[in-house]
Amino acid sequence: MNVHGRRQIFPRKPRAGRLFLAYALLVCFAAAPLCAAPPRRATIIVDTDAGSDDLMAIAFLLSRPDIHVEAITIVNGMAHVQAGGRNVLRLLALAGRHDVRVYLGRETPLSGTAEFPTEWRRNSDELPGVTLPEPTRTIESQPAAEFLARRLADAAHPVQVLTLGPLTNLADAFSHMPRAVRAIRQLVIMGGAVRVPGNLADGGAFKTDNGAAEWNMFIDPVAAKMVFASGAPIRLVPLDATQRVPIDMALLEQMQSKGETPVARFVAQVLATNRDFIRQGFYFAWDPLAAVALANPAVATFKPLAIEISQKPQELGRTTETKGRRANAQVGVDADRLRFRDIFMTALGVR
Ligand code: AGV
Ligand code: CA
Repeated sequence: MNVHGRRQIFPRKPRAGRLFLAYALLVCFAAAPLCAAPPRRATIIVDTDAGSDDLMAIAFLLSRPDIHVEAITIVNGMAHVQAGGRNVLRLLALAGRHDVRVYLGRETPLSGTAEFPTEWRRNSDELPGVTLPEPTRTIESQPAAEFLARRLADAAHPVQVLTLGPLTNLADAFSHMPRAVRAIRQLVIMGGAVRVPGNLADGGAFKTDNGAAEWNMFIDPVAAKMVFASGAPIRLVPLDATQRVPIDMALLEQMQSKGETPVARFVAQVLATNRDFIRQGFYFAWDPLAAVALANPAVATFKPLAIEISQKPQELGRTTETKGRRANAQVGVDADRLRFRDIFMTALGVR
């Protein structure tokens, strides 16, 4: 009944409302880009030892519109932390990203005194053959482990973490604040060699009988053990996956001839400085594959496995697959070389 005491047989208002709704929907479909909510971006923190391929991985992530790099922490490894931090700031300046904070970690592993070969460290510090602008901001005064401990305990703001070097900073953070795993939606780690040999003897720069360990896990095995025992949801990108993705001369040449953005030109320069290794088939997409696996997990095949970090002297840092225990990581056992290339090149604007 309406106010006039008559039953309203043709309810005008509701129909007008429905018409309006239909009209609004029509407009919305026609102008979908305006009405649709902005695409959700994945927030990530990168922990890196600033080797040259680390910088390529970061260049890729900075080029992806669906990824928001919130902060970068520098771990002792390929570069020394001061020089590595400065190089990362220079890359951020090149990419026009003046908002990304950079934090430095400690200068030594939590355990032992292992180091990458001196020449690799010098090349990582000095980046010969690569031109980068001066930094546009300074390093944060807060230490990396302190930043990570506080940030990763903030469960209200989930984040994905990508580690590209030894696990010193993350373990340092966990040891001060065990609940610093709560905000970690996913922890992608480049490191380890599960069903394949290690890489300590690569290039002949380091003499060792340890044929099982991969460099990142070898530099700080105690830190690695802590991280694998932390309960964080780990996605591991070991040599099993990266050895499927060698970087070849064709990729270098394509990057050189078709790379147009400043960041793509930078990647071409980094690849050119590694030309000899690339030609000999010794240069793999280690850290770039881990970055691509974070953005597009389908680039690799993952299996849930229980991984332990060996502390035995003859195989120190080995990632051992333990049968009969609960899986603590999704482990990349294979990777798709062509898919990697497509995703990596597309992000850098090279087709
Ligand atoms: O073991 C892989 C790690 C990655 O994080 N690094 C390179 C990547 O930054 C060490 C490494 C192993 N073999 C190498 C390495 C080689 N032949 N040249 C330079 N670095
Ligand atoms: Ca690295």
